[in-house]
Amino acid sequence: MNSLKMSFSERAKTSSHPLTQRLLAFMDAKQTNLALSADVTSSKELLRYAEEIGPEICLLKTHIDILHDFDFSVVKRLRELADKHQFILFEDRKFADIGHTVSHQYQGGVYRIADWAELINAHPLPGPGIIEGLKKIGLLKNNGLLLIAQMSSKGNLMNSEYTQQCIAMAHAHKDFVIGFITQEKLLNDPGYIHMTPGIQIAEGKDQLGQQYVTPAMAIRDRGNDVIIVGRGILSAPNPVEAAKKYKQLGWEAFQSRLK
Ligand code: 5BU
Repeated sequence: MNSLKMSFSERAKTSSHPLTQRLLAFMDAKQTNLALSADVTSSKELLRYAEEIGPEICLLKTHIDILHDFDFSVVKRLRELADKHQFILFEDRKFADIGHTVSHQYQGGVYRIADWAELINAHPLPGPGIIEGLKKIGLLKNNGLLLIAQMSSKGNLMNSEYTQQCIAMAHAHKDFVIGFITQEKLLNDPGYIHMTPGIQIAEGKDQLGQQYVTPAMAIRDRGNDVIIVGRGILSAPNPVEAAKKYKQLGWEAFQSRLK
């Protein structure tokens, strides 16, 4: 069956990964395929957005290392808000080193990412060892991994051969890799989730190479599942209203592809 035509709850049944099942269930129940990229530098702001925008999203993406006032109580509170509003926590750490190093970066240090972020991502560039290093820590906790198969930024080096190798690496670790960061749907397996950044209401770009497409282009035309939106929401005059708008546009685009 064409996975583009399946509801998220139908797709949940095709995966044995508890995180995939939980994410797809949230998406279906809350009728949202919106992820907030909460790229802010104060923990107060981060927690405020999680509380206020939490009801609109299926997933909250952090760059925890850009907080100027991080301490572990912030992620504890974030976890409570994720459970209260039913969204997944995704730390956009973009691991990119050998397995041994990433296992430490994931588990330890100041941020102890594995303890609170059920979802992380990694560049497949170093080879399968990076997945093995992360999986060693994450699998026991029922955490999951997204492989970065394509990027939104202009001039990035990920050609189609790279993307294909990334897919092959995902297949070899289906117990831990739950999907991809990508600009387009990569394969028809309904168990993989395709998440896409570089989204705004109108097509465009920023001053530093970011390139934007619209929610409809990302979800309806290119077959992605989740839109990841940062400044489109955070820089709007009213971020909560903007989040509601993106939620609506993302969901309409998803509905239109079911027809
Ligand atoms: P924006 O404000 O909507 O442009 O933020 C996009 C976010 O997604 C930001 O946190 C980036 O680090 C992240 N991102 C991206 O923009 N493009 C990519 O290809 C990947 C991540 Br991978």
